[in-house]
Amino acid sequence: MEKPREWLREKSIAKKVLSDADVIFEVVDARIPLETRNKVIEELAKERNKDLFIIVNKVDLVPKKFTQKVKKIIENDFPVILFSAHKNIGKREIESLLRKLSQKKKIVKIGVLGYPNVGKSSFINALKKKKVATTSPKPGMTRGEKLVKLYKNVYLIDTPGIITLEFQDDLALKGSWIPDKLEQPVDVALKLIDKILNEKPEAIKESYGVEPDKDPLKTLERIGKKLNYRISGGNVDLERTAKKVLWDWIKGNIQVYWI
Ligand SMILES: Nc1nc2c(ncn2[C@@H]2O[C@H](COP(=O)(O)OP(=O)(O)OP(=O)(O)O)[C@@H](O)[C@H]2O)c(=O)[nH]1
Ligand SMILES: [Mg+2]
Repeated sequence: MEKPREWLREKSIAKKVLSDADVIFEVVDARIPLETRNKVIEELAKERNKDLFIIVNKVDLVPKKFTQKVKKIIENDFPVILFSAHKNIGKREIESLLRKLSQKKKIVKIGVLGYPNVGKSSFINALKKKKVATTSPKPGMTRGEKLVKLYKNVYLIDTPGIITLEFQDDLALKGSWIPDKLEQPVDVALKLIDKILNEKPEAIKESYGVEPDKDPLKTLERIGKKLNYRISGGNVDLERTAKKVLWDWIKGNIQVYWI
Protein backbone atom coordinates (compact mmCIF):
# COMPACT_ATOMS: atom_id res chain seq x y z
CA MET A 1 0.00 0.00 0.00
CA GLU A 2 1.36 3.40 -0.95
CA LYS A 3 2.08 5.91 1.78
CA PRO A 4 0.33 9.27 2.05
CA ARG A 5 2.18 11.81 -0.01
CA GLU A 6 4.85 13.87 1.76
CA TRP A 7 3.64 17.46 1.91
CA LEU A 8 6.18 19.46 3.87
CA ARG A 9 7.22 21.50 0.84
CA GLU A 10 3.65 22.50 0.05
CA LYS A 11 2.94 23.33 3.66
CA SER A 12 5.91 25.65 3.89
CA ILE A 13 4.86 27.42 0.67
CA ALA A 14 1.32 27.77 1.97
CA LYS A 15 2.60 29.24 5.21
CA LYS A 16 4.88 31.70 3.45
CA VAL A 17 2.20 32.90 1.02
CA LEU A 18 -0.30 33.15 3.85
CA SER A 19 2.09 35.44 5.71
CA ASP A 20 2.97 37.56 2.69
CA ALA A 21 -0.56 37.98 1.37
CA ASP A 22 -3.18 40.38 2.73
CA VAL A 23 -6.08 38.39 1.33
CA ILE A 24 -6.47 34.76 0.23
CA PHE A 25 -8.37 33.54 -2.82
CA GLU A 26 -8.90 29.80 -2.41
CA VAL A 27 -9.70 28.27 -5.82
CA VAL A 28 -11.84 25.11 -5.95
CA ASP A 29 -13.08 22.95 -8.84
CA ALA A 30 -16.82 23.51 -9.44
CA ARG A 31 -17.29 19.81 -10.29
CA ILE A 32 -16.08 18.65 -6.86
CA PRO A 33 -16.25 21.88 -4.87
CA LEU A 34 -16.27 20.43 -1.39
CA GLU A 35 -13.59 17.82 -2.02
CA THR A 36 -11.25 20.46 -3.40
CA ARG A 37 -11.69 22.74 -0.42
CA ASN A 38 -8.37 22.70 1.32
CA LYS A 39 -8.59 22.43 5.11
CA VAL A 40 -4.94 23.36 5.60
CA ILE A 41 -5.31 26.63 3.70
CA GLU A 42 -8.55 27.52 5.44
CA GLU A 43 -7.16 26.79 8.90
CA LEU A 44 -3.95 28.70 8.30
CA ALA A 45 -5.93 31.70 7.00
CA LYS A 46 -8.09 31.66 10.12
CA GLU A 47 -5.05 31.40 12.39
CA ARG A 48 -3.49 34.41 10.71
CA ASN A 49 -6.71 36.41 10.55
CA LYS A 50 -6.58 36.74 6.78
CA ASP A 51 -9.75 37.31 4.79
CA LEU A 52 -10.43 34.32 2.56
CA PHE A 53 -12.70 34.18 -0.47
CA ILE A 54 -13.59 30.93 -2.22
CA ILE A 55 -13.42 31.09 -6.00
CA VAL A 56 -15.51 28.27 -7.46
CA ASN A 57 -13.76 27.92 -10.83
CA LYS A 58 -14.74 25.90 -13.93
CA VAL A 59 -18.46 26.68 -13.52
CA ASP A 60 -18.74 26.24 -17.30
CA LEU A 61 -18.52 22.47 -16.62
CA VAL A 62 -21.58 22.26 -14.36
CA PRO A 63 -25.25 23.33 -14.51
CA LYS A 64 -26.22 26.70 -13.06
CA LYS A 65 -28.57 25.13 -10.56
CA PHE A 66 -25.71 23.09 -9.14
CA THR A 67 -23.47 26.14 -8.73
CA GLN A 68 -26.22 27.98 -6.85
CA LYS A 69 -26.49 25.06 -4.44
CA VAL A 70 -22.72 25.00 -3.99
CA LYS A 71 -22.64 28.74 -3.35
CA LYS A 72 -25.27 28.44 -0.63
CA ILE A 73 -23.39 25.67 1.16
CA ILE A 74 -19.96 27.26 1.07
CA GLU A 75 -21.28 30.69 2.00
CA ASN A 76 -21.92 29.35 5.48
CA ASP A 77 -18.16 29.53 5.96
CA PHE A 78 -16.68 32.00 3.46
CA PRO A 79 -17.77 34.48 0.78
CA VAL A 80 -18.05 32.76 -2.61
CA ILE A 81 -17.48 33.91 -6.17
CA LEU A 82 -18.57 31.71 -9.07
CA PHE A 83 -16.02 31.86 -11.85
CA SER A 84 -14.93 30.40 -15.15
CA ALA A 85 -11.49 31.19 -16.45
CA HIS A 86 -12.45 29.75 -19.83
CA LYS A 87 -15.79 31.51 -20.29
CA ASN A 88 -14.97 34.71 -18.41
CA ILE A 89 -17.80 34.21 -15.95
CA GLY A 90 -17.57 36.11 -12.65
CA LYS A 91 -14.89 38.50 -13.79
CA ARG A 92 -16.87 41.63 -13.04
CA GLU A 93 -17.62 40.46 -9.54
CA ILE A 94 -13.94 39.81 -8.88
CA GLU A 95 -12.97 43.15 -10.37
CA SER A 96 -15.33 45.05 -8.11
CA LEU A 97 -14.05 43.08 -5.11
CA LEU A 98 -10.47 43.90 -6.10
CA ARG A 99 -11.37 47.57 -6.39
CA LYS A 100 -12.73 47.54 -2.85
CA LEU A 101 -9.68 45.70 -1.53
CA SER A 102 -7.30 48.06 -3.30
CA GLN A 103 -8.74 51.01 -1.41
CA LYS A 104 -7.87 49.49 1.95
CA LYS A 105 -4.08 49.52 1.65
CA LYS A 106 -1.27 51.08 -0.32
CA ILE A 107 -0.31 47.73 -1.81
CA VAL A 108 -2.59 44.70 -1.70
CA LYS A 109 -1.19 41.21 -2.23
CA ILE A 110 -3.60 38.38 -2.87
CA GLY A 111 -2.46 34.79 -2.48
CA VAL A 112 -4.14 32.45 -4.98
CA LEU A 113 -4.10 29.03 -3.37
CA GLY A 114 -5.78 25.66 -3.80
CA TYR A 115 -5.29 22.03 -4.80
CA PRO A 116 -3.24 21.24 -7.93
CA ASN A 117 -5.09 21.70 -11.23
CA VAL A 118 -8.14 23.62 -9.96
CA GLY A 119 -7.25 26.51 -12.27
CA LYS A 120 -5.26 28.95 -10.15
CA SER A 121 -2.96 30.01 -12.98
CA SER A 122 -5.88 30.16 -15.44
CA PHE A 123 -7.76 32.39 -12.99
CA ILE A 124 -4.83 34.81 -12.89
CA ASN A 125 -4.51 34.82 -16.69
CA ALA A 126 -8.23 35.51 -17.09
CA LEU A 127 -8.02 38.55 -14.83
CA LYS A 128 -4.82 39.78 -16.40
CA LYS A 129 -6.30 39.17 -19.89
CA LYS A 130 -2.91 37.79 -20.83
CA LYS A 131 -1.06 34.52 -20.43
CA VAL A 132 1.30 35.45 -17.63
CA ALA A 133 1.11 32.19 -15.70
CA THR A 134 1.75 28.75 -17.20
CA THR A 135 -1.28 26.45 -17.27
CA SER A 136 -1.70 22.78 -18.15
CA PRO A 137 -4.08 19.85 -17.65
CA LYS A 138 -1.13 18.20 -15.91
CA PRO A 139 -1.44 18.60 -12.12
CA GLY A 140 1.65 20.17 -10.56
CA MET A 141 2.35 22.59 -13.39
CA THR A 142 3.18 25.66 -11.32
CA ARG A 143 6.32 25.09 -9.29
CA GLY A 144 7.38 28.23 -7.43
CA GLU A 145 5.48 31.32 -6.39
CA LYS A 146 4.97 34.05 -8.93
CA LEU A 147 3.99 37.62 -8.26
CA VAL A 148 1.75 39.10 -10.94
CA LYS A 149 0.97 42.80 -11.00
CA LEU A 150 -2.70 43.23 -11.85
CA TYR A 151 -3.39 46.93 -11.26
CA LYS A 152 -1.30 49.79 -9.94
CA ASN A 153 -1.40 48.53 -6.36
CA VAL A 154 -2.90 45.02 -6.62
CA TYR A 155 -0.70 41.94 -6.93
CA LEU A 156 -1.71 38.31 -7.27
CA ILE A 157 0.57 35.50 -6.09
CA ASP A 158 0.36 32.33 -8.19
CA THR A 159 1.36 29.26 -6.21
CA PRO A 160 1.93 25.54 -6.73
CA GLY A 161 -1.01 23.33 -5.73
CA ILE A 162 -1.21 22.71 -2.01
CA ILE A 163 -2.13 19.23 -0.88
CA THR A 164 -2.64 17.91 2.60
CA LEU A 165 -1.40 14.56 3.89
CA GLU A 166 -3.28 12.36 1.44
CA PHE A 167 -2.98 9.14 -0.52
CA GLN A 168 -2.17 9.39 -4.22
CA ASP A 169 -5.43 7.63 -5.05
CA ASP A 170 -7.50 10.27 -3.29
CA LEU A 171 -5.51 13.06 -4.92
CA ALA A 172 -6.03 11.48 -8.34
CA LEU A 173 -9.80 11.45 -7.77
CA LYS A 174 -9.54 15.19 -7.16
CA GLY A 175 -7.65 15.62 -10.43
CA SER A 176 -4.61 16.61 -8.40
CA TRP A 177 -2.31 13.72 -9.25
CA ILE A 178 -0.91 12.64 -12.63
CA PRO A 179 -2.64 9.34 -13.58
CA ASP A 180 0.55 7.96 -15.15
CA LYS A 181 2.28 8.24 -11.79
CA LEU A 182 -0.26 6.09 -9.97
CA GLU A 183 0.79 2.69 -8.68
CA GLN A 184 -2.67 1.20 -9.30
CA PRO A 185 -4.48 3.30 -11.90
CA VAL A 186 -7.12 0.61 -12.40
CA ASP A 187 -8.20 0.76 -8.74
CA VAL A 188 -8.54 4.53 -8.92
CA ALA A 189 -10.44 4.46 -12.22
CA LEU A 190 -12.82 1.90 -10.71
CA LYS A 191 -13.45 4.22 -7.75
CA LEU A 192 -14.16 7.06 -10.16
CA ILE A 193 -16.46 4.92 -12.31
CA ASP A 194 -18.28 3.77 -9.17
CA LYS A 195 -18.84 7.41 -8.28
CA ILE A 196 -20.04 8.20 -11.81
CA LEU A 197 -22.42 5.23 -11.71
CA ASN A 198 -23.89 6.63 -8.49
CA GLU A 199 -24.09 10.25 -9.56
CA LYS A 200 -24.77 10.21 -13.28
CA PRO A 201 -24.41 6.85 -15.07
CA GLU A 202 -25.47 8.36 -18.40
CA ALA A 203 -22.17 10.29 -18.40
CA ILE A 204 -20.49 6.99 -19.39
CA LYS A 205 -22.66 6.71 -22.49
CA GLU A 206 -22.18 10.41 -23.30
CA SER A 207 -18.40 10.20 -23.04
CA TYR A 208 -17.66 6.74 -24.45
CA GLY A 209 -20.74 5.60 -26.33
CA VAL A 210 -21.13 2.42 -24.25
CA GLU A 211 -23.88 1.39 -21.84
CA PRO A 212 -22.74 1.53 -18.21
CA ASP A 213 -22.86 -1.70 -16.22
CA LYS A 214 -23.64 -1.81 -12.49
CA ASP A 215 -20.21 -3.35 -12.03
CA PRO A 216 -17.45 -0.69 -12.43
CA LEU A 217 -14.97 -3.29 -13.74
CA LYS A 218 -17.36 -4.40 -16.48
CA THR A 219 -17.94 -0.76 -17.38
CA LEU A 220 -14.17 -0.16 -17.60
CA GLU A 221 -13.84 -3.23 -19.83
CA ARG A 222 -16.58 -1.97 -22.13
CA ILE A 223 -14.85 1.39 -22.41
CA GLY A 224 -11.51 -0.29 -23.23
CA LYS A 225 -13.16 -2.47 -25.83
CA LYS A 226 -14.82 0.50 -27.46
CA LEU A 227 -11.51 2.40 -27.52
CA ASN A 228 -9.86 -0.75 -28.83
CA TYR A 229 -7.16 -0.66 -26.16
CA ARG A 230 -5.86 -4.25 -26.23
CA ILE A 231 -2.95 -6.18 -24.84
CA SER A 232 -1.35 -8.97 -26.84
CA GLY A 233 -3.76 -11.89 -26.87
CA GLY A 234 -6.68 -9.56 -27.44
CA ASN A 235 -7.81 -8.83 -23.90
CA VAL A 236 -8.66 -5.28 -22.93
CA ASP A 237 -5.69 -3.22 -21.70
CA LEU A 238 -7.27 -2.18 -18.40
CA GLU A 239 -4.36 -0.09 -17.24
CA ARG A 240 -4.29 2.01 -20.40
CA THR A 241 -8.08 2.38 -20.31
CA ALA A 242 -7.97 3.39 -16.64
CA LYS A 243 -5.41 6.12 -17.34
CA LYS A 244 -7.45 7.40 -20.27
CA VAL A 245 -10.60 7.64 -18.11
CA LEU A 246 -8.67 9.46 -15.37
CA TRP A 247 -7.20 11.92 -17.87
CA ASP A 248 -10.65 12.51 -19.35
CA TRP A 249 -11.94 13.28 -15.88
CA ILE A 250 -9.08 15.73 -15.23
CA LYS A 251 -9.66 17.44 -18.55
CA GLY A 252 -13.37 17.95 -17.94
CA ASN A 253 -14.37 15.53 -20.71
CA ILE A 254 -16.70 13.52 -18.48
CA GLN A 255 -19.78 15.54 -17.58
CA VAL A 256 -20.17 14.60 -13.95
CA TYR A 257 -20.06 16.56 -10.70
CA TRP A 258 -21.04 16.08 -7.09
CA ILE A 259 -21.29 17.76 -3.73
N1 LIG B 1 -13.40 24.00 -18.40
C1 LIG B 1 -12.56 24.75 -17.70
N2 LIG B 1 -11.28 24.34 -17.55
C2 LIG B 1 -10.45 25.14 -16.84
C3 LIG B 1 -10.87 26.36 -16.26
N3 LIG B 1 -9.82 26.91 -15.61
C4 LIG B 1 -8.78 26.07 -15.80
N4 LIG B 1 -9.15 25.01 -16.54
C5 LIG B 1 -8.30 23.89 -16.99
O1 LIG B 1 -7.81 23.20 -15.86
C6 LIG B 1 -6.47 22.77 -16.05
C7 LIG B 1 -5.59 23.30 -14.96
O2 LIG B 1 -5.47 24.70 -15.07
P1 LIG B 1 -4.28 25.50 -14.38
O3 LIG B 1 -4.63 26.95 -14.46
O4 LIG B 1 -2.97 25.05 -14.91
O5 LIG B 1 -4.46 24.99 -12.88
P2 LIG B 1 -3.53 25.27 -11.61
O6 LIG B 1 -4.43 25.28 -10.42
O7 LIG B 1 -2.70 26.47 -11.81
O8 LIG B 1 -2.66 23.95 -11.60
P3 LIG B 1 -1.22 23.64 -10.90
O9 LIG B 1 -0.29 24.76 -11.24
O10 LIG B 1 -0.84 22.35 -11.50
O11 LIG B 1 -1.50 23.54 -9.43
C8 LIG B 1 -6.09 23.26 -17.46
O12 LIG B 1 -6.26 22.20 -18.37
C9 LIG B 1 -7.06 24.38 -17.71
O13 LIG B 1 -7.30 24.60 -19.08
C10 LIG B 1 -12.24 26.76 -16.43
O14 LIG B 1 -12.71 27.79 -15.96
N5 LIG B 1 -13.02 25.91 -17.16
MG1 LIG C 1 -0.69 26.68 -11.82
